[in-house]
Amino acid sequence: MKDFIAGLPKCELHLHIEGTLEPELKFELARRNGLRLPYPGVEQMRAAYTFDSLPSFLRIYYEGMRVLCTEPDFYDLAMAYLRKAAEQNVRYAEIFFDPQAHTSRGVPFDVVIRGLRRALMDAEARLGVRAQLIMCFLRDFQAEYAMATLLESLPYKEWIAGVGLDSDEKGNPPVKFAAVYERARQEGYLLTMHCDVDQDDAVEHIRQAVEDIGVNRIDHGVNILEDQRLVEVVLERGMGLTCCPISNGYVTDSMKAEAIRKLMDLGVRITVSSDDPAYFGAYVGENLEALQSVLQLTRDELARLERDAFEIAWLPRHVKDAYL
Ligand code: ES4
Ligand code: ZN
Repeated sequence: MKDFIAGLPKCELHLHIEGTLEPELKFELARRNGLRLPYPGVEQMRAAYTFDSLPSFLRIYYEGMRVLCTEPDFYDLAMAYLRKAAEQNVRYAEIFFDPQAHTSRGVPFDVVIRGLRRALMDAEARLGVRAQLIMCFLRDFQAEYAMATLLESLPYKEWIAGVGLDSDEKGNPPVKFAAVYERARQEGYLLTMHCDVDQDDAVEHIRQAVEDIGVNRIDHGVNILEDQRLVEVVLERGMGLTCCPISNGYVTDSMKAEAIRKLMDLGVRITVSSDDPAYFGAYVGENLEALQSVLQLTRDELARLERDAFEIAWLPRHVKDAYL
């Protein structure tokens, strides 16, 4: 089964590029930029990755990205992920980036996106991995800052497939960003957002995302099982959920494998991704292995997860068909 999973052509749709920053590269970038890290070495840094909730993870995640300063830093970050993706037979990836996590530290939007974009172009040419960018707004910042970021992105629209929403969900419901999402839609962006697992008001957040905002996809969203009507809406629209089992195990009490199984059985398009692999110690292959071993997924079911992923990918029909 391990070999089957390794050989499966994969599509990763839920991956934060800042969450791929491995300790080794963090130290290298810190050295390059003359910054000191609060750990003597890679081992001690990894040992400090002891989160058990979304806020406890986010603290370490944002602290870690302070070493990302220049265009080559963002290039190296994305290139390292894309090399790893190619090794795991990821053929196509949609990659989240958090511009406000950088502009709020004084790193220009232009520096961030140029570095990432250059890596995507090189990876396609050299590694045969195709990828697109999804710009995420930080939901624990004001909606006005998200709107300003949206406007700042417009000159780079051709480089961005769509928008997402991430960071701390508590007290930051989807409708806080209704105007931002409306404008993003008018600008031609596709829409997704995080509805993280077991958050306060999880079902109401999913309802707002689906009905008030009209997203094309949901990131996580497994609490939708608590509302049969919403499951039916998602089925009717052919919407997909991007699930991240090992991430779930860090920010809640479990991988939520049974919920994922149930959603698959109901016919919802479910995909498996890695979320923040450098922090959760698992890339997409390890996530598929973990889910397979708990649910005893068959080869056909594993193949279906990847087919569903390509099916809900933000690619033109003829490009998807070439992968399917
Ligand atoms: C995230 Cl697991 C998770 N949830 C919300 N926002 C995020 N950003 C990076 N990882
Ligand atoms: Zn995520």
